[in-house]
Amino acid sequence: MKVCVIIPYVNEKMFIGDCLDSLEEQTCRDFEAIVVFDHSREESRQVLFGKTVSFPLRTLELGEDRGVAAARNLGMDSAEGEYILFLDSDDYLERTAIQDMLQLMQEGTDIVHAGLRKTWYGRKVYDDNGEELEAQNSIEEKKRREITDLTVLGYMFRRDYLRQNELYFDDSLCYYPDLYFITAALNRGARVVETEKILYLKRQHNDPVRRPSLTQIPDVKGKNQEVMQAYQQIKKEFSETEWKELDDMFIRFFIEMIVPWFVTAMDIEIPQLYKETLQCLEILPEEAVKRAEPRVRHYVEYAQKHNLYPLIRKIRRQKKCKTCIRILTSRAALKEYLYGHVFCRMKLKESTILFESFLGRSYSDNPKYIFEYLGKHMPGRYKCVWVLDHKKALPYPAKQIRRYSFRYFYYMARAKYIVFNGRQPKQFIKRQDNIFLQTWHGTPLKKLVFDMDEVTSADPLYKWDAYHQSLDWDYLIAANAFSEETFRRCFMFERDLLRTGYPRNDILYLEQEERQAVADTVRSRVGVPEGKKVILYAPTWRDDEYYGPGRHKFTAPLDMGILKRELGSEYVILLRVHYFVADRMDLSGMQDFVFDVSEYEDIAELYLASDLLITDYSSVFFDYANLGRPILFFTYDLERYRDKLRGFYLDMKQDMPGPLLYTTEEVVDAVRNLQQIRQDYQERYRSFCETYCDWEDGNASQRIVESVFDGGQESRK
Ligand code: C2G
Repeated sequence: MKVCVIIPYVNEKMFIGDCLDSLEEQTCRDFEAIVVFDHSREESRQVLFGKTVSFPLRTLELGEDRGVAAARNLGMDSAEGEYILFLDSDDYLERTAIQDMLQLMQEGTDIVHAGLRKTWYGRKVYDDNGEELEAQNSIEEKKRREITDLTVLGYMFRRDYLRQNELYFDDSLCYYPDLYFITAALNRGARVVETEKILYLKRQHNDPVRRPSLTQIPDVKGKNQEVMQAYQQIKKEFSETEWKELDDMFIRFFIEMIVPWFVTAMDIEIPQLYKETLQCLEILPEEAVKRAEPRVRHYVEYAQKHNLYPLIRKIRRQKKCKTCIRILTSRAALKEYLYGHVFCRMKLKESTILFESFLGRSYSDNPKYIFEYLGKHMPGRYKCVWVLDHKKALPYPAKQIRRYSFRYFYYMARAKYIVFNGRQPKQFIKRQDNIFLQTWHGTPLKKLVFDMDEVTSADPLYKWDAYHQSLDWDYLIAANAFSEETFRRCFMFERDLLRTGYPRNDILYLEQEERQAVADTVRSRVGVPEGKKVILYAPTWRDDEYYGPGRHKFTAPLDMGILKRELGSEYVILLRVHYFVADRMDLSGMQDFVFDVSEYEDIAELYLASDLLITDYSSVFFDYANLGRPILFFTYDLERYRDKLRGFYLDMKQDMPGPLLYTTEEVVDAVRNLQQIRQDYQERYRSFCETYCDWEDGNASQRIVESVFDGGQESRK
């Protein structure tokens, strides 16, 4: 075997599949892989052993938890090939990696260095459109290399060269054992060949809560210490070498990592790093300091000449000044400051409720129906405040405020009750006696938070934020047993889960005449011509098609021209895009057939006004099924959405209460044959409702009010 690939493995069972598959698909087969178990759990080993690979794969045992450095050393001791390549078990290689690197390993070459790219995605997403997604997410494509980027990953080493130079990883280090190793390897007279071709994919972990990578572990002090240790070791051992790039990197590290640590650290902790820092600054050459920009130079010189304490005091003072200036010059900063330092210190208003639905974009959904229940059954008991982008006529008294206004922060701090149907702003501070009722906004078909493998949307660290936001929720509502179980798991939610059904579906259980009255009002408001049947088309959004966070594109290839020609005599379409979608369809020539109801406040009223629903992967069908009316699924991008973007909890092909359709023509056919579809899907529709609509009876709002608000009992009277 020419090449030995050394893979340290702890418990990264989520990722090891991609890692081994990328080896399995190598164009060059002349390699073996050694997986070094570093205290791996039984189930993690099973994942590995469950894979069949056609290349030689050996496993070694580290015995106890000793870290990546020790694992690689053990791998090197047991390696037999001519060359060594280190591959982390959460990373993967391009298909031609080994072949390309071997080609560059000419006579006399000791090290080949290929391009490395950081990615948030596994192979499945990366191979198809990973690069495009990375660009949108603007993953840290830094122009400059940082000292912590110095790694052995992306290199192939001649094994003899490592042996002759007695190169091993320092196994006392946790985070950056590569730093010294690679610098030393490159500076012992190695003949190095480089290629810019990206051959190594380094996976960033999208779940720092449950699966943090080493770099995501928040031990800033420990990391700083290791970098300083390595820097001193290199400078001492290779004192003859000019370390221009390394010195510059160290200065940046000092300013960006060490100084901020000192500034926020507790005073008693400081001496521990203080000596080491001064030692590093002492060996920093004068020219390197001169090369730095003036502010940085000033900091370094100050620290070198005096000691660190005056510098820390000075920076703390500067920081305070900066905060003052920011508050005086930026309204956003002032709001946040007042929120944290003034409003949150005022008493809670015991009878105030703050309502927000779909980021303040509409008066709708669960919060609306809870509000109306309170208004009707306990008039005057609570002071209600609604977050709304535009002033609306509301049926009960409520103050209306805009999202992110001064008053928004004021009420977020002072309202005892908070009723939102989505995640709260990141600035939100949970106060001790606050009661946060998270209603959520749908039964999940698409995987959520911790159930998602890949995060392809605008915010790659969505799991981290969503988790911390969910810790503030006192209550979470589930519309059915499936949601209950799913929410518990996907949010890791441990507090009160209200098994009540959805308040937003109460309206669907009104008496027939009342429902008809709502439908008539909607039809006349929208302008639906007399005698026409109504198709409600309500698709969801695509995580990866966006202009920016919360501003997504609309790209569904449903040909409205064909629909008009084929169905226009009998039907009209109410087109309702998801609230994240910023695009509006060009409806010229369609005015009497397609009605854009995207701005209509409450989709539940649109359900009542419609005769059938067309959707895709939106949760709307779980609610619509309560009406027993036909549902069609226009799933033109099913495979992509399911396998690359999001993943589903249900098997769409087996479980949906209506047919999956892929073209406009199929949609036309289905609408013409609704009677047949009803018959064909009767049984599935019935069992679907049994599973997902079973808790709904029109009284969810009452059950919630009774469980969450004081005086809930009054509402029964
Ligand atoms: N919605 C709407 N119009 C659409 C799509 C959705 O008014 N065209 C509303 C519905 O009330 C729907 C809710 O927004 O139930 C959530 O929309 P989804 O399409 O399901 O997507 P998402 O916002 O990603 O929520 O657990 C539910 C999931 O979180 C999905």
